[in-house]
Amino acid sequence: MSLLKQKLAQVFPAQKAEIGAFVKEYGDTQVSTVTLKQAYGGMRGVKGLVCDTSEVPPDKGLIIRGIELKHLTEKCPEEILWLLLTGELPNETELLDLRKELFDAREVPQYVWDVINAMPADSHPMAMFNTAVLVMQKESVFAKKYAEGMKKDEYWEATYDDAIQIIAKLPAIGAYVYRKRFGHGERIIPNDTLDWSNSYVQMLGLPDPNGDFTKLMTLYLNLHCDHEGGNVSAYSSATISSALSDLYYALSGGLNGLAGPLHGLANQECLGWVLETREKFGGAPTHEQLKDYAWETLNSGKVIPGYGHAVLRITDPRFDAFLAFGKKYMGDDPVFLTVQRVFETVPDVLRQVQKISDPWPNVDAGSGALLYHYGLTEFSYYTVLFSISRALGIAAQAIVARAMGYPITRPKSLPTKGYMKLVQQ
Ligand code: HAX
Repeated sequence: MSLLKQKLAQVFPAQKAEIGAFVKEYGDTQVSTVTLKQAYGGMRGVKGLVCDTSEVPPDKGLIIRGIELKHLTEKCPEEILWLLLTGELPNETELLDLRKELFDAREVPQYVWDVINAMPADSHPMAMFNTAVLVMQKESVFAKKYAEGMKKDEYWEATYDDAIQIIAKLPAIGAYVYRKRFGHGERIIPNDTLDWSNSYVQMLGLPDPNGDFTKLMTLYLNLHCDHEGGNVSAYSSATISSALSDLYYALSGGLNGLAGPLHGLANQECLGWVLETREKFGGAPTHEQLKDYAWETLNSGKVIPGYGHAVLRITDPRFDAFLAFGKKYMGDDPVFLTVQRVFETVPDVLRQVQKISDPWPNVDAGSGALLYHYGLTEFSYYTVLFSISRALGIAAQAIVARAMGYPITRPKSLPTKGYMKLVQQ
């Protein structure tokens, strides 16, 4: 048994007992109220979900198991996965063991390549990627063991097995989607590196003479890993998972949500917006020109991608981390300079629109320019990168939920007439 699985077998029973005792004692305590506006407004701010892997206070941004993101930017994604699951960072032996476990599970079945190859050449990269995840469902250990009558307290282990199998294969699948979809040639066979993000970069096949692109990708895969439980991808995936659908179903379902322009697709939209400004103004736009273009976007009824958030009320610390990387490695890159200039301009514009709750940049506002700098210019691919990282959080949340024995999700809906009656009462 891998060291991570052993560790989880130790920590989960105590956590489950703690939650059981907590709910037994305080189960009837009210933790939230819901107004009619919230019911019709995407349930913003309603507390009614549990997520122990991470939290997002509006004034701080992502905190993973009690550690603020700014203290985690130097870590690699495998360390983050360990942290998400156990609440601790791994030591060197544990990290190596997890890397080895992923390395051993990385072989992708041939039928996955066949399915990707059979898809229309102009399919969206996210459709290709999510289809590849879903088509592997027949490999699910959870589904097989469930059909054989697995006991409830073994659910998390089978979900863990599925998670490792899936996470291990995502870099190769993501890299192949990139190469196939954008005509970059044959699939690249991975070398022997045990490092999950290094292996991904190698299979993408983009030049990286001094290793800076690999540094960016490690940071990228780290920063996007999780964002508590209420965002569209995490929540939809958790809902699917709560029906005891296996992780192949649950993850691909969640990632379909990530493919929406108000969620993960905002990173492709955002770089598109930045490049549009450059095209429109024939080079790097001035602050004044950006301000005008921001108003033009708003007045045409569109959103400014990469800005605003349902929860955050500050500049997203993930954006800060990307900005710091850009300043260090590409301070004079014209696209990056435009992103910086957008950051200096757009919040002031959005602050003037009363209905907008958060005028600050989110994670998607800056990442595209950095990828673009290293030659990853096909921005419809960017949400695949996001997905590979977010799979860590979605998988961790699914494993924890199974270990804690959470029930099927089933909030109550009412028709409008039902709410009208309720309000009159
Ligand atoms: N540009 C224009 N209008 C915006 C806006 C923006 N950047 N941000 C919010 N608004 C508008 C909303 O569309 C909404 O308008 P309507 O009432 O007419 O529908 C109004 O302001 C109130 O919205 P809000 O309360 O401030 O924000 P929400 O919680 O409803 O929505 C969103 C949060 C992230 C969806 C929103 O800010 C947005 O659409 N931003 C641009 C898209 C984006 O960057 N998405 C990525 C978010 C991070 C993420 O999930 N990454 O994966």
